[in-house]
Amino acid sequence: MSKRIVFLGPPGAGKGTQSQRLACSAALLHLSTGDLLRAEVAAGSALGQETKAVMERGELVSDALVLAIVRSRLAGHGGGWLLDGFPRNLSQANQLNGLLAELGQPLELALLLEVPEEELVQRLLSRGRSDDSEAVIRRRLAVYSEQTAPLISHYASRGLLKRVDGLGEVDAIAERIASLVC
Ligand code: B4P
Repeated sequence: MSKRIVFLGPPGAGKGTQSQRLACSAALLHLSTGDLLRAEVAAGSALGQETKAVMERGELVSDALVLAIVRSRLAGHGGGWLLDGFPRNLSQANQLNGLLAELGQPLELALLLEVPEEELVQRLLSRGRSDDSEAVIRRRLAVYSEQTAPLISHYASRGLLKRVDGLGEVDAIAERIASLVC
């Protein structure tokens, strides 16, 4: 069974929803960079204020900040883990590779959740988070195509990529994922 996993997919594909299930059933550490950044914002720190403005525009937060968060959680963690929403661009992927080499914890699997764009927009509009207005959603989808989608060929060329159909009932998708991970 794969124990060191990256979850890839566009905003609203269900990375958070499916990561929580898999982390729980397989006893993996679930690290959502989106959740960790929202916690910074909620704490109201100077860093949180800066992060809030970036997230509300639908842009990506700085690589240095996100990497520092991931490093602090993975260093010293001996078991398996699941990264949800990280890496988001090639620079983050390269820095993650370096960090994992340093920690002696190589990545085993990159799971790509695939969902058509109009379904993504509908899901995010009904979720209704503060960064889920239609204009911001469209911006996040554009940022995904420009910056995150290149990770698909990056992980495919390393033989680590598996694709999952992200359309359908949450339980059915969880079963598809379980069959790929085990
Ligand atoms: P994230 O928190 O990662 O959120 P997301 O990509 O929008 O959503 P996700 O794919 O997890 O979908 P979810 O399960 O919630 O990022 C938010 C922001 O944080 C980014 O825009 C960026 O600014 C910043 N950020 C995060 N990581 C970063 C990084 N590494 N570098 C820089 N910046 C970073 O599902 C969406 C909705 O669909 C939910 O309402 C859910 O209930 C529903 N849903 C799920 N599965 C469904 C299904 N099968 N059918 C119908 N609905 C479903």
